[in-house]
Amino acid sequence: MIIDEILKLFEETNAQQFITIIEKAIKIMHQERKDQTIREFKIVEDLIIADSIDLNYLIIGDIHGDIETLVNILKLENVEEEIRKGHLITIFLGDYGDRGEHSPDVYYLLLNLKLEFPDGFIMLRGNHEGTDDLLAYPHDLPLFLIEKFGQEGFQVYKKIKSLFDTLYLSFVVKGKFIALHGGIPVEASNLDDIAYARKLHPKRKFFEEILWNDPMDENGFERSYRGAGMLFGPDISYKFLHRNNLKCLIRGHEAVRQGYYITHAGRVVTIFSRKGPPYFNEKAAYLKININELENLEHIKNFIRTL
Ligand SMILES: [Mn+2]
Repeated sequence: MIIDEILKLFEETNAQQFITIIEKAIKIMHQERKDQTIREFKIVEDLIIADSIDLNYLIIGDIHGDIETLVNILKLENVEEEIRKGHLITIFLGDYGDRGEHSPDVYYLLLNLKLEFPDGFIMLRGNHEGTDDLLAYPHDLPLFLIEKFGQEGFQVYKKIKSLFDTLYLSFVVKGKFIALHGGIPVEASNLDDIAYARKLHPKRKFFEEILWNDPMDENGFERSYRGAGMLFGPDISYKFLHRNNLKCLIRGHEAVRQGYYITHAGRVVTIFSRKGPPYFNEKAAYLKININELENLEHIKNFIRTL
């Protein structure tokens, strides 16, 4: 199994070999952006748009260095074989590193998988992959890299940072769902506001809000307790989803106790896919969606899996 091979290689890898892997992954994503396609999906700047065709989506939320849970999910879902058959796409919602000592392992595994199956893995950007003016703390990824590689770890870190800008912001399946890390920007009205958010940063707040926002129960919006982003109410979710003919938002970002949390009358699904300290969630959750079976909001519950 390729996952085990990659993990074994990681034990022996040196900084320069790691940097080469990152460079190759960046090159693949640059090419995708140049071609404006990945598989049969269309790429518009930082947004990937898929038609609603018969496909399975494995959607994984925040990992934060928890390599064990990540590997468990990938093996449980037989990802390697399913991707080889062309029936499965795996989408990550961001927050790969920080707060877990195996953050370097997570990057090494995911980037190698991207090299092996370029069409099978899509990495979105989380607030822990932010720009210099919007970095989340604690940002201990560089420390874990230095621990493994010594001072050369800093070169690896610099290369990983250059990868952040090639990560996509969002994935949409027409008529079905939008996936992104944090939330819907309170002033966003159409998908172009998502696609071009990075380009408009910092003039507009869309980029910050996609990465940092959280849902709240009351209508309207307010400044987030996190120090960046906003809290957005059910009226904002409804308006954006309705206007763009989407059923629901799938996002990560919050360490919810059961690993998942559904709010805004079923329209917002939070998944958190890691376990263990420093978080207190009892379970990790992820989604395995068969797109043909997602016809109404009620169905989304059927696709949640926990471990
Ligand atoms: Mn986050």
